Amino acid sequence: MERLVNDMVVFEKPHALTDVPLHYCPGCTHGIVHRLVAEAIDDLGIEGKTVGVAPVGCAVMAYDYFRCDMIEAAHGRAPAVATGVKRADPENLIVFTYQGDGDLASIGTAETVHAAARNENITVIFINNAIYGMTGGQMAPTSLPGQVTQTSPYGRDVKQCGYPVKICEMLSMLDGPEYLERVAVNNVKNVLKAKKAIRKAFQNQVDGKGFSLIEVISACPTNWGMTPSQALKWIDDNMIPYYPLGVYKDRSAGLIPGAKEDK
Ligand SMILES: Cc1ncc(C[n+]2csc(CCOP(=O)(O)OP(=O)(O)O)c2C)c(N)n1
Repeated sequence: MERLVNDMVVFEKPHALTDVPLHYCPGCTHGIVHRLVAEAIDDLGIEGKTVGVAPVGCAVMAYDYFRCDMIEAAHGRAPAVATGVKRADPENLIVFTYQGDGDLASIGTAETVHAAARNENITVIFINNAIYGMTGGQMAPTSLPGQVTQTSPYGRDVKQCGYPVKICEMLSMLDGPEYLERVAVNNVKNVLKAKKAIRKAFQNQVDGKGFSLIEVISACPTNWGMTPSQALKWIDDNMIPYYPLGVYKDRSAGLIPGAKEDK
């Protein structure tokens, strides 16, 4: 077949992603976030020194997708594993975790809080899709009040199940962490902001600044019982109002929330 003379590449796959096809459901946003992480690794030229830690959850097979060393952690334990790896060779390794909300904000809450409080020099990518995805859509600590899930068929009842855990707000009250930002990947503008935040979270680690966590508001159309486009709209209409996007802490930029002394 004749090739066009002016053919040019306008969109390349990041080098830090392998050619293994992703297993994710149609409309799942894990793939977008994988790409953003890989772009950050490429941009910073850290592929050969990066180690990822992925626990169980839909991203359990991330070791096939990233072209860097990967370790699989037990459910919720990624920050502890990442701490060990980073402390073994702090000058040379760049270590990130990639965790779901069931993982990071439920079984792994203590790991998350204490890694942040210790200001471990690691990068945490936190996928908040308001549900336990891999196991079939059960209610997660992040499921919205009234949200219908497999285990809350009449909607999450806060009287019985309590309120969702807001990780960025909660961690921002700790002295430890360097950088906390909540982003979303439901439209182009938000994806570009997410890309910038994820890159910064890796840059902070390269610069030795400490614990950076990016919470990514993500879609799970399969378990939400929606089409991919309905799921992206549901994020705008329901998730972002409950989980406002933005920077919750940036110590180096002087953004440190918390109670101020009365003058
Ligand atoms: C100790 C332990 N408890 C429970 C499970 C079962 N389990 C596997 S994945 C998962 C939920 C994952 O949900 P989430 O972390 O939100 O990630 P997602 O699949 O939505 O991306 C659970 C409960 C397990 N594998 N190990």
